[in-house]
Parts: sequence; structure tokens; C-alpha cells
Amino acid sequence: MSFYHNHGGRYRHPLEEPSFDKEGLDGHSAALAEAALPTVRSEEEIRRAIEMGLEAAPSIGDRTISCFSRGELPHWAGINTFLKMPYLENVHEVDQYDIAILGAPFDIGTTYRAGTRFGPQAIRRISALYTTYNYELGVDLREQVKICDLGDVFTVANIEKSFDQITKAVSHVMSKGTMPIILGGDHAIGYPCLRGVAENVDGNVGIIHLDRHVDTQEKDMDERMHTTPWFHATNIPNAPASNLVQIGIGGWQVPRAGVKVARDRGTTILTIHDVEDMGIEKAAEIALEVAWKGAKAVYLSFDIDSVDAGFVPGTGWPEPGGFLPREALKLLQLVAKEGVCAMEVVEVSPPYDISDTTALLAVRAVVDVIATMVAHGKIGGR
Ligand SMILES: [Mn+2]
Repeated sequence: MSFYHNHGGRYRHPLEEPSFDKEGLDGHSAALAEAALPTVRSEEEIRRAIEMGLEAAPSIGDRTISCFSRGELPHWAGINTFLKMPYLENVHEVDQYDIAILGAPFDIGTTYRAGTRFGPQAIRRISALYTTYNYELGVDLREQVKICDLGDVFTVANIEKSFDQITKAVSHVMSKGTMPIILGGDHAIGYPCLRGVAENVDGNVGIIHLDRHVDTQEKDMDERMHTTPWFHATNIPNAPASNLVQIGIGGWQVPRAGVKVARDRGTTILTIHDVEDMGIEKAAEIALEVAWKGAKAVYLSFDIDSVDAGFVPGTGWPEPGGFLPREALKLLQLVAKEGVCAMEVVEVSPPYDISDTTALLAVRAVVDVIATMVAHGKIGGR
């Protein structure tokens, strides 16, 4: 008896036809596609690191290693910008980049747990875990798109003044033709971000909003808290409520005041059950149809609490029953195929996080959206 008959029949004869079509697997085509990706900027990074950070000690055999860490490696080292992209101290030069990451460390709009002011720091720190390459999408961000990190907006201990600072920062980036990606911060920042976006769009702006909460009431405890951004955003003349689609809403934390506004203004709401029934693809189709109807640009708002509380312990208003992480990422990718003009990721509260789980998902949301836009020719290529 030969060796492949010795294990309960699990081993097939080497001459038998395989039971699957290997060529048809994403896993196969993605491996082949990687060969076509350039390595130009990766090589530049290594040269630059050696030039500025000295050659490695003589005992180091791999001469691509520098003495001081100045690039992607080691992942545990370095001063963390987002994905170790260049820190752009001079914001006047932001037009040289396709995408600018900026933090909005603001959490005084929070109505329960605070801590999201530390969101940008936590997201940047754990972003160092990633390479710039995504296997399935076949994209290498370092090679294919120019990203910088502008650091954080100078927020102050006043909601309205901080809103003005955030709007000015977002508007500055938009006015230079660069796509802003804003790391929150609590969801109150949705309004000032959208205000900064809308003043730079010659036409209507649609909003795709992933959340467990509607966030459409006018005020909460007399202030424009994180339960209110879309009330104020959809008061902006070129950001009509008819272009606001809200996905993943439901549960026990949807204030009735907000529901009344959503009803009066006619926003489009999909619950998690709607999404489950119709499937992620159909939900994305509806989101794109609503947000893009007569609009010139679409803004993407990802509240990390749209994901089931079990996966995002570090958030301000956790609610069980939301998306699975892979569902949320799939939905983000599907809507990003058409391109978005700006994006925010909000409600990451590191003091409540466990093992960086929540911050890590925020990183994924950002890099998945960028990579999808690159893969579909919506950004990059210079
Ligand atoms: Mn929320």
C-alpha cells in the first residue's frame, strides 16, 4: 500500500484531476497580479533611509537596512504618521499629494464615553502594523498614490470654535484638489467636515453614512453633540437630505428626536436587517443611487460603532448587532468604487479599546477605501 492510502483516503492520487479550478481562485490571480506592481518608491525609500539614517553596522548582512529606522521597517519602530507616510509640516504644500490624512482630536460632543480625542493617535500608531500592499485588491499604496499626513487640527475646549477650525482645515485641503481623510474624534465632527467639503463642491454633495445611530437631531442637551451632525449638514444648501443614505441603523440608541427629523427630511435609512435581507451588494447599490442622485461628489462617513460592539470595544456608544467587520469593509469597498471626495472615520475611543482592535479596524476602513479608489482609477496614478 502506497503512502497516499494511509490516511483514511484523504490523499488523492497525484495523477488524478484536481477537484477545483485553481485559475478561478482570487488567491491565484492575486499572486500573479503582484508581479506587475512597481517597486520604484520602495527602492527610493530604502536609498533615502540609508542616505539620511546612515548605513547599517558592518555585521548587518542585509544592506537595505539603515542604521536609524527611516521607513516601513521595523514595524515596531519609528515616529508614527498614518501608514508611515510623510508628515507634511507645511500645509501650503498639500496640493502635491492625492490624499491628506488629518486628525480631528475632538470629543466634547460625546454624550456617554469620552476618549475619542485620542483616536487619531491610536489609529496612526497601529497603522504602523501594515504594509502598503493589499493582496486581494492588488494595490500598493506607496507605489500608486501620494499620501501625506498633515497631523492634527488644533481643536479647543469649545464645540463651535473647534467646528470652525475643522471646517477651515478640511476646506483648505479640498481647495487644493487633495482628498481629505479625517480621523476622529467623535461624530460631531461630521458637520464641520461636511461644511468644509461642501463649500468646495460646485454642485450637490451626497452623504453615505454607516452607523448604528441616525445622528439627525438638532441639539442634544442644548449643544450640537455627536448625535446631531446630519441635521446641520443637511441644512447646507448643497448637501440636501435627499442625498443622505444611512446604513446599519437600529437598536436601542436611536433617539426619537433624530428619527422625527430623518422622517421629516426624507433621508434614506437601511437597517442591519435590510442589509442582511438584500445582501451587501444591493445595499451598496442603493447607497450609491441615493447619494449620487444629481450630486457632483459623495462624502463617506464611517462610524466605527456601525460594527457589532463585540468587534469594537473602543468606541463611545457601543451597540450590539451591527455589521461584522468583513461586511462593513465590503460595503465600504463597494461604495468607494465610484470614488468619494472625502472620508471620515469617527468614534474610536482608545481608552476603552482592547489590543488596538477598534483602531485597527479604523485603519482598515481608510486603507481599503483608498486602495479601492486606486484599483478603480478614481485617485492616484501620478
Ligand atoms: Mn454611532
